[in-house]
Amino acid sequence: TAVGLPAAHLSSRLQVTGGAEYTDDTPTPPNTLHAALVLSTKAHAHILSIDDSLAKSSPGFVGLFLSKDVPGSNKIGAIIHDEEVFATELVTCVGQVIGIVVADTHENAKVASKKVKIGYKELPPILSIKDAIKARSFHPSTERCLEEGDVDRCFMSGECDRIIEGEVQVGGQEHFYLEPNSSLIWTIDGGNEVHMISSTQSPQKHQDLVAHVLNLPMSKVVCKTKRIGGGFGGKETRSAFIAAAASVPSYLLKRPVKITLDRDVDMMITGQRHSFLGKYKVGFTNAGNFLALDLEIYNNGGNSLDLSLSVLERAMFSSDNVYKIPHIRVRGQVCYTNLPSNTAFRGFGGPQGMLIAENWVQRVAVELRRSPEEIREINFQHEGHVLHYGQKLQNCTLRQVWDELNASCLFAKARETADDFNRNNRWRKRGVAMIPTKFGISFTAKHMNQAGALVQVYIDGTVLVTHGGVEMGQGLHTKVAQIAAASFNIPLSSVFISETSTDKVPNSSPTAASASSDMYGAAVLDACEQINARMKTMAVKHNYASFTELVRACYMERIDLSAHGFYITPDIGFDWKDRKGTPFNYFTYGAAFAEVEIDTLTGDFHTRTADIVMDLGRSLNPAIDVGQIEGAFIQGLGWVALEELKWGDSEHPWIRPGSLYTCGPGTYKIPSMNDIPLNFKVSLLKDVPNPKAIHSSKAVGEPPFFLASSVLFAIKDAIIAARSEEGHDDWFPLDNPATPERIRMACIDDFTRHFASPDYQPK
Ligand code: MTE
Ligand code: LUZ
Ligand code: MOS
Repeated sequence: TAVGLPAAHLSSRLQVTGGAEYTDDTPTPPNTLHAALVLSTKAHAHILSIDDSLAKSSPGFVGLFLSKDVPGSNKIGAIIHDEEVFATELVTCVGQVIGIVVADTHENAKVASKKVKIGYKELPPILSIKDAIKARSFHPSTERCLEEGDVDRCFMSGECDRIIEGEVQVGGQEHFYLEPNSSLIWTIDGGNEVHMISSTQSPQKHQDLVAHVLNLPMSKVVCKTKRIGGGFGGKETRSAFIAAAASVPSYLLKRPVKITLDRDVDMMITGQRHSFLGKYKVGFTNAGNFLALDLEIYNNGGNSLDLSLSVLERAMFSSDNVYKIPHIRVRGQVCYTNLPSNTAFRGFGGPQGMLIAENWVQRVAVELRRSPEEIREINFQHEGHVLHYGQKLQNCTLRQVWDELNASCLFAKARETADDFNRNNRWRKRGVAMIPTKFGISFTAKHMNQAGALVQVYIDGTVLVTHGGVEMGQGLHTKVAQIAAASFNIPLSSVFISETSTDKVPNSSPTAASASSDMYGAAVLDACEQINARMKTMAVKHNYASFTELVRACYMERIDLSAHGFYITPDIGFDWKDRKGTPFNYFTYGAAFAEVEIDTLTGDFHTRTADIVMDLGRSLNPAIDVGQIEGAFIQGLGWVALEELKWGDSEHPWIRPGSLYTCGPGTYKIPSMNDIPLNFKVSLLKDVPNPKAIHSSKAVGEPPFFLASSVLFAIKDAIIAARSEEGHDDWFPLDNPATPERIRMACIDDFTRHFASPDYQPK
């Protein structure tokens, strides 16, 4: 059957030849207008005046639309409506939308939008987590706490041989999907209905917000998405406010409107991965066993709540990574700042929570003069372990993954080889590290764990599948088509998935949380099985030579060959009032080894080897899954070691406060060919069927992302070797991203003594 085969991504041929269509490639209807946003240039200010006189005479100008023009509600947001489509009186970040200009071309719209003059009265902005904490600037009702055991008693009892305290600053990350945000919106039937094509992970959110803003019933608004050129969480919610803004001129003028953001605008206004601040106090024994953790974490939410609370919650669930900590308390809160609202990004707070954990774990090892790998291993959680939020580990393959990695990377030998190299080289140093991970699969908001599908069998024996999930390059449609092909026992080429559309499958959750193949795969299978059951009445009567013949016979018998399928994830639920429950359906485990070499004089590094082992159950498609692991690892490598976001602030007054300086690839370094490890090995555990998901598979999209922290800790290991040449063997912090300047300055020597650390303070 098609399930389990390493089939090529169904649109790979089109994508590599440039034939694949994205939103901006859609041929525009005649009469189409192009839109550009009028954006705030201040981080925090009252709007005193809006002057459109210059814009009106700009070439090709057709109209400027502001909050007063919104036909329905101007209040929107992902979960709570704490945002405005167009700012009315106050702007709370640089890049906030104040209005939208439409013109005959994209260029003319941009030129005209820049001619709209806004008068401001500036207010002091809060930009960083630390400033937000100082000012007690938090999003309302976002205080959270998880607790197990008695942390305070343990610290007091004298059981801990040692207690350490410290801080970890975790940097953010730009999504840098190759396709920027884009929507094409038009009205039909005299302006009575609105249709759109959008680059989004959540067509349903676009439908919902456009209906809300235009005061239309959702039944008259349709959003379609064929594929998107990457989302990575960046289009889970933040695509929708752009479509909502563009729907206003389209509806009022009854003309098609297209909006495609330029890269710099997309980077400046649509938010990033949350930066985090972690403050830890850890108690442990001289033998290296963790006893108590008291942790406070904060994330930089930006100027609206969006998904920041869910991101914080997942970080809190992930704060143990894979370790037993008998007494643990994790408290968290979402900071309100005058930056564009931060949002979902692959891992959704999980990587940030786990990176904070691995930071103090590495420190415990340094304090005890033991290898971090050893400390990690002796504190592993096992089968049956009850996590700090009450969920019990079942089918835990952590140990298997770790042992297999150890055997594959020959860690002891790699350690020795690196030490040898370091003894013989003064200015180049090598480092190694092994990092484990577990990632909880399910949306932590229970109601989101539902999925619908529509399967239609045509009389030529071909099958059209539609489901609520969006294809963003992750291979979802390929996997789902494999499931349908296997169910009907027909070739993969007989199954087609054309697009995602709110009028075919309603009320879909965003395609996110890595669970889409689990959920839409199961929903599609449900529909296929309904049709199979109906066809069986014919199949038992006669032995048809082919699926097509059977289908024709069913059609002649007036048997319904279309079915709606549905799936809900069973047995999950977590309540923040009880603080205990089962938020996740299961966990995906993995571990990675990295070996790096740094140049201690320039701070440059490269990854010599990355070796990854993951448990993906019985993979639905190993070709796609290995690609997901490789992609996630390289994207994570960017986060831990290459990508640094910089905004203007009081110390950098030449950039406007709160304005993103790194808004393009010229100043923001994403991974490229040269950053791929020289040896890059990925393996999947064998014979580990997962009883919790479709065809015994496991979710893959986000779980490998955190494994790239092995590169960060290998860099740190190399820096340790450099510092020891100068007699420094104390613990030192190395926050992500480990940029060349940070690596260089951490390698203390005769030269660094002459310079102040050039550290840019993260936001
Ligand atoms: N892979 C590609 N090529 N492009 C993407 O945008 N997004 C990632 C991951 N892999 C992404 C990707 C994220 S953030 C998630 S949550 C999952 O894919 C979503 O898809 P899935 O649920 O089908 O795994
Ligand atoms: N989105 C969301 C997510 O809304 N809830 C989640 O739990 C989640 N997890 C991962 C990625 N996106
Ligand atoms: Mo992924 S962050 O769940 O879109």
